[in-house]
Amino acid sequence: MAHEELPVPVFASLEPVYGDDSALEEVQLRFQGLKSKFSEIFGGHPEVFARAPGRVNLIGEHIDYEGYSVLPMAIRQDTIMAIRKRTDGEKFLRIANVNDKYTICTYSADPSQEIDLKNHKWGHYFICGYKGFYEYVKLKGIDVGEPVGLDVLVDGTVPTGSGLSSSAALVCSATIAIMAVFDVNANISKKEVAQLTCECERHIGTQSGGMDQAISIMAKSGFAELIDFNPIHASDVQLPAGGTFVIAHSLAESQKAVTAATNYNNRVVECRLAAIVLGIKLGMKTKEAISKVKTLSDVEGLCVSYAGEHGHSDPLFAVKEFLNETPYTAEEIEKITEEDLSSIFVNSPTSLDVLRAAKHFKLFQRASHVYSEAKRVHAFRDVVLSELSDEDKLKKLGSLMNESHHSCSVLYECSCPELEELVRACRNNGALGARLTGAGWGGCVVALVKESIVPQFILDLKESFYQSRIDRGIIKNGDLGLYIFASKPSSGAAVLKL
Ligand code: NG1
Ligand code: MG
Repeated sequence: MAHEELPVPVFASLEPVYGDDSALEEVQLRFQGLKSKFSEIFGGHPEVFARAPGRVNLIGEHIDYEGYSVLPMAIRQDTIMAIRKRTDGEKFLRIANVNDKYTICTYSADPSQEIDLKNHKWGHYFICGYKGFYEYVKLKGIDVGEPVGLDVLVDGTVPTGSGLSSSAALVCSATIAIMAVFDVNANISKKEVAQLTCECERHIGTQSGGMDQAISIMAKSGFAELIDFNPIHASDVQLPAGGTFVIAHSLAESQKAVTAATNYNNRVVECRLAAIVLGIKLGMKTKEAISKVKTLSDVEGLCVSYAGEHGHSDPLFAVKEFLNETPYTAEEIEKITEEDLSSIFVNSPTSLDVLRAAKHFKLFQRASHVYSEAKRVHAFRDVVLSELSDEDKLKKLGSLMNESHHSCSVLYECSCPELEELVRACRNNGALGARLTGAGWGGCVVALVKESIVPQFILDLKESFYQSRIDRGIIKNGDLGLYIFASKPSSGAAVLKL
C-alpha cells in the first residue's frame, strides 16, 4: 500500500517523527514544556498531542492552485499542539500559545461561526481546522455529538510569514489533533486528510492550492515529494547525494492573509481569466468557458492541440498567439467574455475583493509563468531520475531553480527587493541555484549548495546579507540560526500519545 493510503500515524515515541535522533532531547524538552504549560494554564493534562511540519518548496511555485504538480519537502520546524475536550459543559474553544507574542484566543464552540477575516488573529487558523472537521464529519455522516469546549496549547517553530508554511503547519496539526480527540482518525487515509486540511485552510480567505497541507500530512523522512493534484498523490523523490538545501530568510515578512486581494488571490483570479480567455480564443463558447474553465490546466489540452497544427506541442505557443503582453483592463476582458467580471466571480467574495483592487490584469505573463513552471517541475524530477552523475544532477537542478526564480520575479511578480538581494547573495557565494520559496512577496529563499561548502556558505551569507541588518538592529546576532539553516527532509504530521 502506498504510504499516502495509510492513516496519519500515531506514535508512541518521538524518534520516528524527526527521522534522526540528533535533536531528540531538544524535542522531548519541547513536548515536556508543552505538557507543563498546559497544566499551568488549564489545569490537568492534555488528551492528545499532534505535530505537523512546515515545508520548503523546491520547485513549482504558484501552480498548485492551477492543478499542476509541485515538489516540496517537509522541514524539521513544525507546530506541536496539546488538546483536551472539556467535560464541564463549558462551550468555548481556548487556544493558547507557549509564545507570549500570541495572546490567548477564545471562540465559541459553534462550528458554523464565521471567521472574522477583516480582523486577523493567529487563532483563526485553529478555527479553520475546527470548521473543516465539522464539515467533514457532517458530510460523512459521522456522529460526534454536540460541540464541546476545547482547551488547546500551541508551540510553533516555523517562522511566520516566511513562505515555509507556518499556516499549514498550524491548520494541519489542529485538524489532526481535533480528529484524534474526537476519535475519528483511525481509518482515514493521509490523502484524505491532505484534501480535508487544504479545504480547511481556505476558510482563512486565501484561495490556496493544496501543496502545503499535502506535504505536511504526507511527507516521509529522507524524501522530497512530487505532489500531484486532482486527485492528490505523492511520489517519493530521493535527492542526489552531495547537495544540501539551505533556507535563508529575506527578513521581509509576507502577510499573505492580509494582502490577499492584491497579491495571492489576485494571481489566482488572473490565472482563471487567462484560462477563460484562452478557452474562448481556442474555440469554446463564452458561456461554456466561463462555467467550465477553472484553471490553466483545464485548457492545456486545447492549447497543445492548437500548437500541434503548427508542429509544436507546447501550451506556451497558444499563450503567445492569443494573449496580449500589454496588461488587460477589465473592459477589454469583458469584450472577450461577453460577461461582466463581477458576475463571473459572483460566488466568490474574495475574488470580488480582487476585482475591486485591480487596475489591470497581466494574463500573458501569469499564464507564461504557470505553463513554464509546470514543465520545470517535471524537468527537475527527470534530472533526479536520470543517469547523470550526482554532481551534474545538482548543477542542472540549480539551473532549474534559477529559471524558476526568474519566472516568479519577472512574469509572476511575486518577489520583492529583499528577496532579489538575497538570491543574488546566495549565487555570489557559490549556490548552484537559489530561488524564492512559497508565495513570495517576502519570506525565504531556498538555495542548493554543495554539502562540502555549507558552513562556509552560511558564514559568507552572514557577511554579505545579514551583517548590515544585525548592525541596524533588525535581527540579533544570536538569532541568526533562526533565519538561515540547512534543512533535511523531515517526516509528515502525526498524532502522539505521550
Ligand atoms: P505559503 O505562502 O508559503 O503558505 C502559498 C500557498 C500554496 C502555494 C504557494 C505558492 C497557502 C496555504 N499556500 O504558500 O498553496 O500556492 O503559496 O506556490 O495559501
Ligand atoms: Mg501559508
